[in-house]
Amino acid sequence: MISYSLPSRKRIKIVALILLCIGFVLPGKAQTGTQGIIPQPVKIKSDNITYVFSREFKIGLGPGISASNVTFFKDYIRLVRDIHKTTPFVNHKMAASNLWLQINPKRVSQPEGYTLEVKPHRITITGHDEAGVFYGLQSLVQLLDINKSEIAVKGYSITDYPRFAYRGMHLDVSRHFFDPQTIKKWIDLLALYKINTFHWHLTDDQGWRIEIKKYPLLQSVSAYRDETIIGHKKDSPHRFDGKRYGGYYTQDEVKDIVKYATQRHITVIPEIEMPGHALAALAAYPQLGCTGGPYKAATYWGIFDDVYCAGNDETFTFLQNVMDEVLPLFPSKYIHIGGDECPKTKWKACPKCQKRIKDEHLKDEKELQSYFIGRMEKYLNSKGRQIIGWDEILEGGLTPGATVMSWTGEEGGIAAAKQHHEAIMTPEKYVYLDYYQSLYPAEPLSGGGYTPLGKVYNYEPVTNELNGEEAKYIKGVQANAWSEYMASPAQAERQLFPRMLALAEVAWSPKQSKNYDGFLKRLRYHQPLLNLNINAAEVYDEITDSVAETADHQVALNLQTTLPGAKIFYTTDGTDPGVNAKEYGGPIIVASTGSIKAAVFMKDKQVGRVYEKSFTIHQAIGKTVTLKNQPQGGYNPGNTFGLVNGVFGSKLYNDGQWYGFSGDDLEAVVDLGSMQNVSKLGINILKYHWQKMWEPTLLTFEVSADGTNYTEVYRQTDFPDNGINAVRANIKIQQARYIRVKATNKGIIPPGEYIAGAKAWLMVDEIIVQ
Ligand code: TNX
Repeated sequence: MISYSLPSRKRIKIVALILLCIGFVLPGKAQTGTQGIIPQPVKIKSDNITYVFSREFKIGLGPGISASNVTFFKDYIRLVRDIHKTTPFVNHKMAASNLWLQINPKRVSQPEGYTLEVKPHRITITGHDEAGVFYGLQSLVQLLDINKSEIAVKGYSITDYPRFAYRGMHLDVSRHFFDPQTIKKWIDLLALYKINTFHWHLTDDQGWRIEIKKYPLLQSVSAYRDETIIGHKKDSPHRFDGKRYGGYYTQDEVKDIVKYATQRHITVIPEIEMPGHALAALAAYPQLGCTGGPYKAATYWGIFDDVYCAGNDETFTFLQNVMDEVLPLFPSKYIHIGGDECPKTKWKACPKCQKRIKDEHLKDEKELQSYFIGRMEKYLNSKGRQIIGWDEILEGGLTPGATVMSWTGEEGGIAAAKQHHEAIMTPEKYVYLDYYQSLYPAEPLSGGGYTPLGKVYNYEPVTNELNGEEAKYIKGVQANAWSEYMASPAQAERQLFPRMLALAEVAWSPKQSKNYDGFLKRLRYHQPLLNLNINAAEVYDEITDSVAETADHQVALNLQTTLPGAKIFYTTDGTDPGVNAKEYGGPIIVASTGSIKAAVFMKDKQVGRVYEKSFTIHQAIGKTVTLKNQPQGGYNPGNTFGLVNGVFGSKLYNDGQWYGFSGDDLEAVVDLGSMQNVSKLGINILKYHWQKMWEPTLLTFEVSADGTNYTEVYRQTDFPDNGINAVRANIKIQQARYIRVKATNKGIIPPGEYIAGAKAWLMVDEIIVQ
C-alpha cells in the first residue's frame, strides 16, 4: 500500500515541467551526480562499484525489526521507480535479500546509530537499535540515483550516529490549521532528515485544536475564530477577511498521527499552553479568566492580556481534566505546558490572584506564574510525566524537574543548564522558521526576524559559556514553525524547507564536520524534496549583501552568492541586469544617489530574482556618530556607520539597518569634520504600535560650530504615518560642524494600547545632512 502522502508521478512530472518552463536554472536539480546525505554522516566513504536495483528487490528484516520501518522506503522506491512498479518484497533471510537489515548493538554502540554498506551483491544496514536501522534506510533513500532508467546506488560505507538525543521540529497549528494528511507528509520529512521529536503546539489564543471530550465547547467554540487578520500584524489599522476559520483534531486523528510518527521513530510532544495564550479556551469557559469575560478567540497575532486566572481553583481542575485526556494520547515522557508571554496585568487587578499570592506567601505575580507552573508540574509528575516550558518559566524560579526550551535567546538555556536543568535550544534569532529567509522585497509575508538558511546552519547549540558538565544538560536543538503567516501547506513548506534540513544537520552531524558550502552542495543535488513534491524555497543562492565603510569613509557595496562558479552582473541605471551588464568583481563604491540592481548568472542564465538596493548619498556619509545610549537586542547593528551609510531601513524592520532603543532616548551627534553649509536635515522613524515600536514624543535637530553650544533648528512632535515617518527638515542655510539629533522615547506603552505597560521601542535610521 502506498502512503497517500507521497505524490503521484504525474504531479512530479508537472512540477519538473513547470521548473523547466520558468526559465531559471535550478542549480544541480537537472544534473546527476552524488547527492550526498543530509544530515552529513559521521563517516562516509565511497568506492567505484554501483549497486543496481533488480526488478524483484527483496528487503530482509533481521530479528527485532518491525516491517513498519520499511514502509516509507518501499513507498519511495515505488514512487521513483521508472521501469517497473513492483513493490519491494519483505522476507527474513539474509541470503535471499538484496537489502539486509539487522540490529547489532555490539557493532554499533551509539543509540540511533547505524552502519550502511553497499557491496556489489548486497546492501546491509546494521543498527544499534530499530531507530538506527530506520535512519540507515533514510540515508539510503537519499543516495539513490534515480536519473537513469533503473535505480542505482554507488558503493558506500557509512558509520553514523547523532550528536544530540533531542532533535526537534515544532509546528503551530493554532494560528493556522493543517489537516492530518499534511501533518503526516511532514512527519515523513522529519523522519527522512533524522529529526526524532515533533513538538505539536495545539492550543493558543487563535484556536484550540485538540478534542477534549469532557469540554465539548472546546470543539464548538474554542476551535474557531470569527475571522483572520489580512497582512502583517504591524499594519494599522488591522484588516480582516470576514471568514470564520477553524478546525480541530479528533482524539482518533491524534492517535493515528502519534502512531504514524512512532512508526517513524518520532516522539510527539503535545503543547497545551498556560497560563498565557489562552483566549480561545476562555472564549468557551469565561469563568477561567480573571474578569469572567466575555472573551473571543483572537483574530490577529500577538500577546493578549487575558490569561487563565491563577487564583481560581477551577482553572487547575480544568487543566488537569484536559491533561487526563491528553496523556493517554501521547506516550511521551515530556509534556509541554507553554509558559511564555504571560502578561501579568489581569493578575495584578484580580482579587482571587492577589489572595493566592498572599495565601501562598508569594512575592509577586512572577512567583504566581511559577506557582501555576509548579502546581501543574506536580500533577503531571504524579502521572509519570516531566514538563517542558518556554524560558519564561525561569521567571519567579524554576520548578524542580522542568526542562527549559530557550527561545527568547540562549540565556534561558544557559541559565537552566547552570542550574542542572535540561535545556533545549530554540533561539528565535537563529532557528525561527516563521522569520524571513531572504530580504528581497518580493519575499512572501513572514514574521519579524531574518533567519536565512546559512544562519540556521551555522547555529551552535552548545555555547562556550557552559563548562563540560553543564553542557551535558543541553539535550538538543529545535526549529520552530509559528504559523501566523503560513495560511496554506504550500506557504508553510516554503518556510520550512530547506531551512529544516539545515536544522537537521545542526542536530545530528558532528560539530567539526559542519561546512555550509558542503551542505549547499548536497542540497543542490538533493532529490527527495523534489520527488516528494515539497514546495521548498530556492532562494538561498540569491544575492546577499553588506554595506561597508571604505578607509576614506565612502560607502562600499559587497555582493555575494553561494553558488560556486556563478557570476554577478549589475547595473546602476535602473535597468535589469543581463550578461552584458557590468560584472561584479569586488566592492562597488557608491558615490552618488541611485539604485544598484544585480542578479546571479550561471552559464549565461539568470538564477533567481533580481536584487536591488537604493542609496542616498549626503554630507554625513561615513562621518563619526556618537550615541549617548546604545541600541539594544536585535536592533543593534553593532556600529554607528549604519546611521550614515546611505541605506534606509525598510518596512520589514528586520534588515539590520534600524537602530532600536527600548525605553531609552536617542541622542546622536554627527561630526562633519569641518564647518559646512547645511540646509536640510533628516531622519527616518519607524512607527508600528502593533510591534511595540513608537514614535518619539519630541524630535529636535540642533547645529553647532564647536560641539558645545548648540542652536535648535527644527522640532517635530507629530509622526502620523504607520510605518516609516520620513522627517525632512528644510532649515535656514547655515554653517555647522556638529549636528545633534534628540528623540524622546515614548517610555512606557500607555494603557489600552498593545502590550500596555511594556517599554516602547524607538526605532531610527539614517541621519541625513544636506
Ligand atoms: C513568540 S516563541 C511566541 C509565539 C509567536 C512567535 C512568533 C514563543 C514561545 N511565543 O506565540 O507565534 O513569537 O515568532
